Amino acid sequence: MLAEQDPVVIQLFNEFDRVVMPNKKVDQAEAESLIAYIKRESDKGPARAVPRLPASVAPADRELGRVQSMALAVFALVSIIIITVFGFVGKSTDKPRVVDMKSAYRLRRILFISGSAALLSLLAITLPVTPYVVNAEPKAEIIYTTARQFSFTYSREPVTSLEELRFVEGLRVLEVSADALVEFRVTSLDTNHGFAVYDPNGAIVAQTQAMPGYFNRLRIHFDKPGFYAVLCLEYCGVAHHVMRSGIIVR
Ligand SMILES: [Cu+2]
Repeated sequence: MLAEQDPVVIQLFNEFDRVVMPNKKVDQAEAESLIAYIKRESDKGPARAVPRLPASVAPADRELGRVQSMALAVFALVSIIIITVFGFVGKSTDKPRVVDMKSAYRLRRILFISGSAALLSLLAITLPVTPYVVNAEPKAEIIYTTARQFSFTYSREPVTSLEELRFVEGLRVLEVSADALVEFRVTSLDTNHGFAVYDPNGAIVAQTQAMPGYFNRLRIHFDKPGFYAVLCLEYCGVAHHVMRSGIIVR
C-alpha cells in the first residue's frame, strides 16, 4: 500500500516515525479468515470473561486533586509557622540580653533528666504488654497466587514449580464472598511481576510484588461486591499488557 501511495497509509507512516509494518506473510485465505474472525468478535461487543476497567476514573482524579490541595495547604501552614518563629527569634536578638548561664544550664540539666526518666518509665510500662500484630489479626481466607508469564493462578495450596502448577486445582478468576478477608500469598514462577487489585470503580486497593522464591502476604478486605480487576504492575516481558485477571466478589 506504501508503493501504491495510499493516502491513509502515507499519513500513518509519517505520523509514526516512518516505521514500516512487518510483512506477516499471510496468504489470501488466511487474511480473509482473520478479517472474518475480527468481524465476528467485534459484533459480539466487549468481551465479558475479563471485563475491562471502567474508562472513567474521574472520581479518583477528583479525590487526588483534593488530597493534593490539602497537602499544599498543610505545606503553606507549616511554612508560615516556621517563618513566624524565625521572625520572632530574629527580632528578639536585636537587643543583647544578659543571661544567667549558670541557672540556664541547671534548667537544661533538670529538663534532660526528668524528660529521660519520663520516657524510660513509659517504655518500661508499655513495651512488655505490646501485642504482636500477627496475633491480633483476624482469621483470613488464604489464597495462594502464582504469577507467571503472562497469567495469574489462584489456588488453595502453594505452588513452587510449573510441575506443581499442573497438578494443583487452580483458578484463573477468583470468586470470594462479599465482606471476605482474604490473605493472598503471592509468588512468581519466572520473573518479577506485580499483583495489583483494583476495586469496581477502577481505583487501586492494594498491590504487592510477585517474586520468585518468596511468598508476599497481602491482606484485602473485600467490602463491596463487584468485579475487582487484577493487573500486573511490573513490566515482565512482551505480553505484560495482557497479564490481567480478576476477583469476583459476590
Ligand atoms: Cu507484567
